[in-house]
Amino acid sequence: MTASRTAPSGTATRICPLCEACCGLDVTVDGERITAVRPNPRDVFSHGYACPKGLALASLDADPDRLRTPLVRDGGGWREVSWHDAFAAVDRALPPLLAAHGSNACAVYLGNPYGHNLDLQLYGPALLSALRTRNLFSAASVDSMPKHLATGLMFGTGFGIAVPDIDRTDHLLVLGSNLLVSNGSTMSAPGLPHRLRALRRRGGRLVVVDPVRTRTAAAADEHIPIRPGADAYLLLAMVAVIAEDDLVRLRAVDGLVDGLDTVLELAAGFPPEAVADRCDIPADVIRRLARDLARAERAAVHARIGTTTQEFGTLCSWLVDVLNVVTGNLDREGGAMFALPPAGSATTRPATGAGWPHGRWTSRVRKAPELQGELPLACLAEEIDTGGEGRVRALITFGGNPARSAPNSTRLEQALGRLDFMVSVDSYLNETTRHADVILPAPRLATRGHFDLVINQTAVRNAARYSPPLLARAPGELGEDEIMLRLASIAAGTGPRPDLRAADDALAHRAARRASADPVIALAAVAPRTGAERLLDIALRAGPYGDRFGDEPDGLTLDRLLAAPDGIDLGPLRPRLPGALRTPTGRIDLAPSLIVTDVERLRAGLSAPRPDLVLVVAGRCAA
Ligand SMILES: Nc1nc2c(c(=O)[nH]1)N[C@H]1C(S)=C(S)[C@@H](COP(=O)(O)OP(=O)(O)OC[C@H]3O[C@@H](n4cnc5c(=O)[nH]c(N)nc54)[C@H](O)[C@@H]3O)O[C@H]1N2
Ligand SMILES: Nc1nc2c(c(=O)[nH]1)N[C@H]1C(S)=C(S)[C@@H](COP(=O)(O)OP(=O)(O)OC[C@H]3O[C@@H](n4cnc5c(=O)[nH]c(N)nc54)[C@H](O)[C@@H]3O)O[C@H]1N2
Ligand code: SF4
Ligand SMILES: [Mo]
Repeated sequence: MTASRTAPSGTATRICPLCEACCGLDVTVDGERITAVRPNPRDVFSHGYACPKGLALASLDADPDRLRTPLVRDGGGWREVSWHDAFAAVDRALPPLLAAHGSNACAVYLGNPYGHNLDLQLYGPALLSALRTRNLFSAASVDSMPKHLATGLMFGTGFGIAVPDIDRTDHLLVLGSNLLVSNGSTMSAPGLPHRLRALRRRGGRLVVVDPVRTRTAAAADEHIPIRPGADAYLLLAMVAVIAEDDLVRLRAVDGLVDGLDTVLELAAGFPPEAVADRCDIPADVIRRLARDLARAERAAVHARIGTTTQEFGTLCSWLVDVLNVVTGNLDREGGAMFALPPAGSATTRPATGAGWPHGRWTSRVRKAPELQGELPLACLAEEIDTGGEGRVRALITFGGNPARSAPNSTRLEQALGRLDFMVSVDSYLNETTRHADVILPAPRLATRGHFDLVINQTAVRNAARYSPPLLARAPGELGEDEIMLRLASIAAGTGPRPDLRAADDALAHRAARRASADPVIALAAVAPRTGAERLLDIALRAGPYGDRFGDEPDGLTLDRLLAAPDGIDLGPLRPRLPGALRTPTGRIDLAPSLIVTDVERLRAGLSAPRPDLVLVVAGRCAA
């Protein structure tokens, strides 16, 4: 559906979709073949940085194991089938199952690639709204969900995440992230080795809190080995020291914060002496860490997966921003700031006043609350293998491997074998997709457009970049936009062959209505585009730099972006408060009740016996 360019020979730019660094690459093609992938030195965001994974995209493209044809289970094996037959197999199984057992009988799992895939992000919602299942799962709940929860409660939207202004800070405190190996997360910052070196060269300080002496810890000015799972104690004690030493100052957010006194009172119950043993960090070191942070000219705290995939993940995520607030570094140059993404986000669209919805339903078996429309992945196995009304009987996965990535994945792997029906949209036959009845292969990367709708929300510098499809799709290759629309039609009971143009038009009309008071003018402005590029153009034009469909003639459009293959730099992060807040009060809630209540669990942990053995969650391996 998306307009494909004819296969050229030569070199074109492409954003790497493999991790949140979003590096710009130069990709050389010879006819249909990718012959070389190099870092793009002209890229306005990554300036020539790339890691070995990105440079291996050519091998990924040529990998003989990558699926190219739909597969249907046939006894114990697999049969290659046409797309027609593959969708027909889904259409035979799914609608009757939904009719008999209701929409919640079909679960959906969105894997990590969903976050990097424009077609899935723009067209996946069509399937999700046709299915209307409450059993939606994703990699977020084994990754960043505690951060989304804390952010949602404090700032009013789960993706209103403050990122370290890494290029201007003087002091960066990192917890639970091996930045030099992972290339960062909930912070899009290509070239972290250079950025961290530059921080130290300008006299700044990098402090890493990690139980393991990782490459990042070894490269830091100071490595604080912490007892795994104790970060919330450390961070709360640091707040206590800052309050005790009278170092609290709010600066940019002065007058915008509710609940400061409550937080300082809570922290007073966790002085360094009380938590030192729990953290395996001497009290005087905790005091010094707090003072160094508070006294630094410009400082930022950043924490990642080592602090989110642990018992007190939400408290850690909350305390990171509490520290950014009480040291006067939130929304301040060199502190922790909010990106202004070119295609917009919840922080740029009009506030609804409703706040951040959460806990609207719970899972069937253990009654875990919904967050951002999802249930925790840890619940999926029990939703399949626990009998009774409302059991999950079917599953659709998009780019993921929960049979390995989920907690207690052995149980999930067994449960997958008990499903009545499963479809996977994926590039590989892996431990998860081998349980599917039908596998629909994702198309080659080079045949899709790429724009980082999600990840731009956590960029450390604002930029707009788009990679148009580089190669035309081969006969028999289907885009994930079309796959989504066909699956949506099947789920809606209208069969596998919808009028694709009408379905695409309907999505564009809805987007135009949301984007503009005059959707007719908005649609005329983006004509004759169709597909993902039309939806992207609408988002860009309505976004914070957009041309407002003609009202701001110098504003951003997809045409302007296509004319700038190395991207358009939109400048360093700028203060965005209170405008970016989406809480019902329009202020920062520093002491959300859900979190304040959870501090009691932390307090109880102080008097509980200290466990003898704690395992460290394994970190990323270098590529
Ligand atoms: N033990 C342990 N578990 C973990 C983690 C850990 O460190 N240790 N990390 C956690 C984290 S941070 C995450 S994000 C999750 C990741 O968990 P998952 O997302 O479940 O797993 P991945 O291995 O990233 O799955 C990638 C799959 O997507 C397919 N794929 C790649 N590109 C595309 C595409 O464009 N379209 C489609 N349709 N498919 C595609 C690939 O073929 C592959 O099968 O795992 C979490 N679980
Ligand atoms: N090479 C490579 N790069 C990747 C990925 C990959 O699979 N391979 N995956 C990508 C994805 S999906 C993500 S989300 C990011 C994740 O990127 P990061 O968040 O940087 O994750 P890790 O590199 O796993 O680093 C987590 C660190 O937390 C530490 N840790 C464990 N427990 C604790 C604790 O209790 N407290 C503290 N303070 N630290 C703890 C671990 O020792 C480890 O060093 O990486 C991305 N980059
Ligand atoms: S750092 Fe991430 S985005 Fe950059 S080349 Fe490597 S995998 Fe791709
Ligand atoms: Mo992740």
